[in-house]
Amino acid sequence: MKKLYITRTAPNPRKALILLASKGIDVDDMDDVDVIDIDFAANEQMSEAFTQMNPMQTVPVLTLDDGTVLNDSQAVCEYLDRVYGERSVMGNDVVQRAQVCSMRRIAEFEVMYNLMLAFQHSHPSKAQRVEQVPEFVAPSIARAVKAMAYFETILESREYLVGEQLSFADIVLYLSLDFGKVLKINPNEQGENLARFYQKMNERFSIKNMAKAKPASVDD
Ligand SMILES: N[C@@H](CCC(=O)N[C@@H](CS)C(=O)NCC(=O)O)C(=O)O
Repeated sequence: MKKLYITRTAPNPRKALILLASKGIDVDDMDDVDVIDIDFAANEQMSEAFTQMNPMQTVPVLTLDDGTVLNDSQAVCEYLDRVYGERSVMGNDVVQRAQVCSMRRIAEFEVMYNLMLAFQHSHPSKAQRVEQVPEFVAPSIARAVKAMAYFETILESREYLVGEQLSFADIVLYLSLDFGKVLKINPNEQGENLARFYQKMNERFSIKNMAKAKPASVDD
């Protein structure tokens, strides 16, 4: 049995959950995947058993039947995309795949990563994980907000970032905007195109609209 270790409120594991949901797959209904919820409040990602499996102490992690450990969200999502569902969300042809890759990386590195830096350098729960430098917070948020303007332009008279269908780039942009809320960056105030995009994605993929957590332990 494959095992997918996730925290349902955190952006990187949510990529996997939303990718599956966009293909009509409920992660809790998969015959060959056990879902294991990792509780950040209890620091389960730091436990000995989890650290042995993923020394980076992060989620998501997907373990395969042969013991292969995929410990990065992009790797997990590439795997899930190819193995499950009909249509790839990574793009329908060579050019689209490259475009999805480009949009996804800009959303990830410019928006999500900068917001995560701001969070890690300001939130008390992350003091154990990083040496916090409060001066990083404001410039990181400013950089993320500046990149949002780029996507506001891209989404002018378009529903999705690439082509006519939802892609993984949309999922990453949505999660980046959604994560901004913890830093009081309102996704509905970054331009009307982004607000429309956010609301539409949020109706489908908000935490409250996704499947409920199942209690489980890292050791099973
Ligand atoms: N490069 C990794 C980063 C994963 C990551 O940072 N995950 C966060 C949740 S969004 C995490 O597990 N944090 C653990 C912690 O803060 O202790 C990936 O994309 O999988």
